[in-house]
Amino acid sequence: MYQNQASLHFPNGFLWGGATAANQVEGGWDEGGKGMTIQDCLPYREVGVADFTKQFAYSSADLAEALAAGPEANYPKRRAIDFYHHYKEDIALFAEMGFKVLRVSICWSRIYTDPRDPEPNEEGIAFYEDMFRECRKHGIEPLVTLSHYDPPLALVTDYQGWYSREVIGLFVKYARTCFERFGHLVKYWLTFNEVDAMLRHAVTSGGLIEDRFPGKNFDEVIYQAMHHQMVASAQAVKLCHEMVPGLQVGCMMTKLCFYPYSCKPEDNLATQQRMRGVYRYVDIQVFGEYPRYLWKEMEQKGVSIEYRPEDMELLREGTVDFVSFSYYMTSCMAADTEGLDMAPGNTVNGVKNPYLPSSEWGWQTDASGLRYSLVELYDRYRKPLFIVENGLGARDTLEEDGSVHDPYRAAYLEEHVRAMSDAINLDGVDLIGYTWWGCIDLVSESTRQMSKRYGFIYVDMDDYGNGTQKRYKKDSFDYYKQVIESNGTNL
Ligand code: BGP
Repeated sequence: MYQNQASLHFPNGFLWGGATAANQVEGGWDEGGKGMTIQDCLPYREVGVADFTKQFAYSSADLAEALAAGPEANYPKRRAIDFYHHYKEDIALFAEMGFKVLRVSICWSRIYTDPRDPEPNEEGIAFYEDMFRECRKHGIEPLVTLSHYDPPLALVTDYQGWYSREVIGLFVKYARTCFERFGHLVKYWLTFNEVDAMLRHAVTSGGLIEDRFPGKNFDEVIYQAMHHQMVASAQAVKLCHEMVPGLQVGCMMTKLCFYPYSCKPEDNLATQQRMRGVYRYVDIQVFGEYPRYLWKEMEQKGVSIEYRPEDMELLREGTVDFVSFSYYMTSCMAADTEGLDMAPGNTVNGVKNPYLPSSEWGWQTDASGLRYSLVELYDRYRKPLFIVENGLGARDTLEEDGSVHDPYRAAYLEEHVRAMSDAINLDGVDLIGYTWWGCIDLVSESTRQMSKRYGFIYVDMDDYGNGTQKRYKKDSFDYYKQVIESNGTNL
């Protein structure tokens, strides 16, 4: 358990809250004029802890099979926890915990049924407008991600995902509509969730299916698609600033953190190299240009990307206002991993750290690593930081009396809050907020299961679509309430 070294203290107005994403909570996959997204077509697979990457191995045949299957075939994402119909009840529960901020994502396919449509879908707009108003009614500031792992299906079937340059224009049109219609209700925006993720799961981040690029180097496809996302993101940031001065747009990265496995110089060098891989695209979004090491990386892989001179101008003009990130765990790097135990952690493997406890899914809990990461990020970027994902996935038991005892979740929260406080008070980090991932149980991204639960609120749904969808407060609900009420000082 991390013990804070300075007294606990958080700035006034610190944004405490929770985070979700449309594809993991909404359901209502064919309601309200919504078009299909790739998430509506991902099959549920039972895979072992060490095999999560298999979830993301996705072929055209898988897609065809998913499209041919009946509407309930892809239960987890298509129905999720039905936030689409329960949002008022859920937001009231978040308000009861004292949330100052709620991170949600907008599903592009609700705003444009088909991304090529000239006009937006008013029913989709009305849904989000009402949800944001509901947040505001309770004094909750919405924090909105424009794209969280759910590219519209048409981008995959009728384009080549983000590899197609035309997608930039489609995304910017969508972003413009969001700023225009929600700019008065939403102050904080994020462009792409975990912007570095396309290199790990190309289909959900980039709409890229490898077999649709016969004869092409798939690495090159990914770097090209990343370039298009960078340009689209910069254009959206610039547009937002022009359209509604005062709004804040951030980038969002997976804050992976690797320690050298030993003090061997080779392990240190390997760690440094690995960490550059974590920062490469955020460097563009913050500094407005490709870092030299990214050009070198592409050169070494024998790939080259196409770009226009005006792209580079846009990257300079569309830099972000703050840096947000997800943080769950740390692991180690070694130059030679032979004979070492590995930690599967999400879709990113690392060498197991013998000093850290692991969750059932191999994620190694490390609150010190959060403080370490905050310092690293602040020293590198000198921008306000926002933790927009942090949390513990665990199996919970719903007792007969409707209670859920989850001391492990409160303990995880407690030590991460202690570490954040030290980063602010001792290390001088400018941290503006914290949103706990999956503040209400939702469908897990890597397992596509309900049974890996993050919430302070339990939702009665299982991995196969059975359950009442009833919401229950877990013990951690009251704990988080107490944390927020005391502005992080009563832990
Ligand atoms: C992040 C994603 C989220 C979320 C979280 C937890 O990478 O941005 O969408 O799912 O990880 O991961 P999981 O659901 O796999 O436990």
